Amino acid sequence: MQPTTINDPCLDELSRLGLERNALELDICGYTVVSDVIDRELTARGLNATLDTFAERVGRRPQIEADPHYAGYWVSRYVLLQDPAFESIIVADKVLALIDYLVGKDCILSTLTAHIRGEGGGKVLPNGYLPLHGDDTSIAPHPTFANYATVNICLTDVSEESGCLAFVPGSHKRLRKPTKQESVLAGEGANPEAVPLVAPAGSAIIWPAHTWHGSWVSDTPGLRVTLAVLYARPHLQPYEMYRETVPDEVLARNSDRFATLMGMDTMYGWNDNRDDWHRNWRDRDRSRYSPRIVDQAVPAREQI
Ligand SMILES: O=C(O)CCC(=O)C(=O)O
Repeated sequence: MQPTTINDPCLDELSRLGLERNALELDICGYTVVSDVIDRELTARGLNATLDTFAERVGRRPQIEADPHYAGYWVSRYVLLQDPAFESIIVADKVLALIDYLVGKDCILSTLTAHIRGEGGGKVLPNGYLPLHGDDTSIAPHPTFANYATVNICLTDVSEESGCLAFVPGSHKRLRKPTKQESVLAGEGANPEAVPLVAPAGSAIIWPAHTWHGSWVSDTPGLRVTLAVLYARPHLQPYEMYRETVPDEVLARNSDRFATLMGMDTMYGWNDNRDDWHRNWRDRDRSRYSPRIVDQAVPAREQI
């Protein structure tokens, strides 16, 4: 007699991609790392695009080999629409298989933020370590399931010397953020539970947002560059406004799943339109949702 075969699309995808062990690590340890989630070519494009973003916003292109201007910890938010390479990175199949496992296939993109860590020391940001924290913004106790999942895509090798991530294994099960004392990552009173995680360029470090993590300072002249991607269940408020701003052209050249990540299958966000409030954003004319100019009064007859 053969036992029943249990089928589940999420489980089948994890098996197809050989990610069962990673799913277990997420459950038991609260973090995992997967190599080669993006190939060399996409990694190089992602890195270039990230450096361009900093160049445009900061006024100086970071020099990967050594750049004292980028000492310490730098972030650049809302980068998705800066380059098509980012569009491919957020839908990398191994990443999405584990994201589906953590927060469901209908999740949305909350933020795509670029991080640079350059050489630097000291006790506080921007040059010091990033204290241990959790990425779940909900009040404690957090739910026993994940509402958010974070991914760091490594665009350069992330070694201990370059200021790698620190994790507290099993901390996702504590369902709360670390206290001030528990957040200390280096020096006197450093939390002894924190362990380093290193990963080569092209890999993804993934965790349910409950897991306590931070990063150590870098003592190498070269820059460590990563993309921090936060995926959220669809009822949660995203950090970045893709639903309202993603160009039609970007939606047209990407998959249905990409549109879901942009919030196109959500219904939140009404104005006084009377004929489309019941539709998901995918089926609305988004040009009718351009924001009103805030310092102009709404004429009385326009109010319902
Ligand atoms: O890049 C880092 O050093 C920290 C990343 C982080 O805390 C995050 O992505 O939530």
